[in-house]
Amino acid sequence: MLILHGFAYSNYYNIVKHALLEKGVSFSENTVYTTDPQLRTISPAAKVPAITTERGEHLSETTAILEYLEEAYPEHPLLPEDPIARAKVRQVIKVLELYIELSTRRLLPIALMGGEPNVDTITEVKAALERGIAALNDICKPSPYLCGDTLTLADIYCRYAMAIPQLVGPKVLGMDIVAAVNGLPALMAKLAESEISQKIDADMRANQAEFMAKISGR
Ligand SMILES: N[C@@H](CCC(=O)N[C@@H](CS)C(=O)NCC(=O)O)C(=O)O
Repeated sequence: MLILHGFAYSNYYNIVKHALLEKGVSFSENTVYTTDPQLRTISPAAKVPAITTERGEHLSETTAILEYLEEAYPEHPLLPEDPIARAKVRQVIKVLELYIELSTRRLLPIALMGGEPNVDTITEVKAALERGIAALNDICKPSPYLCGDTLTLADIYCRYAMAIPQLVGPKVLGMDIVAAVNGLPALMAKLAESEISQKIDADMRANQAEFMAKISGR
């Protein structure tokens, strides 16, 4: 059986977990934190998540894992059939990753543990966000999903990529980043209703205390 390595408080872990549940792929979970030396043997950059495939190969990097799952388990596709429609889903994911998630992640330590943010960092993060929000508003017209009437990897990626802006935005930047993207508040509310989202959110809450203890070295 496929193994998903990581921890339930990780937004990237939850992207892969949501895709696995949506696709109906059987998997088990191996809780491992980024401080655990074991992780390096499964995930070369020591990042969460990673998977071990049914054939025993290890794979990390969320988008690489998602692509693998689409190819290895085609039964319940989360990418459209049409090549340009598939590319648009990937384009949305890339925008979310580069300009929204990774930029706000720079301020995550401040949002979680407090302290004064560096002014230059704030300026850079805001510039990246402006770019990402403008791009999403150009590419996506949620109806109701980001790329049309069917749930795709873009929606799953978005739900969890937005976890960091939702934390950092109000606490550090005084911004509601979700509200800045047309139609996104309604889509986020719709996505939150699914049984899969609710299971993932419950598992995430249950992992919060252990995760906080790990990052504060307790
Ligand atoms: N590029 C990676 C990023 C994953 C990532 O940053 N995961 C976090 C947990 S949410 C992590 O492993 N952080 C540990 C670190 O940066 O050292 C991916 O797409 O999977």
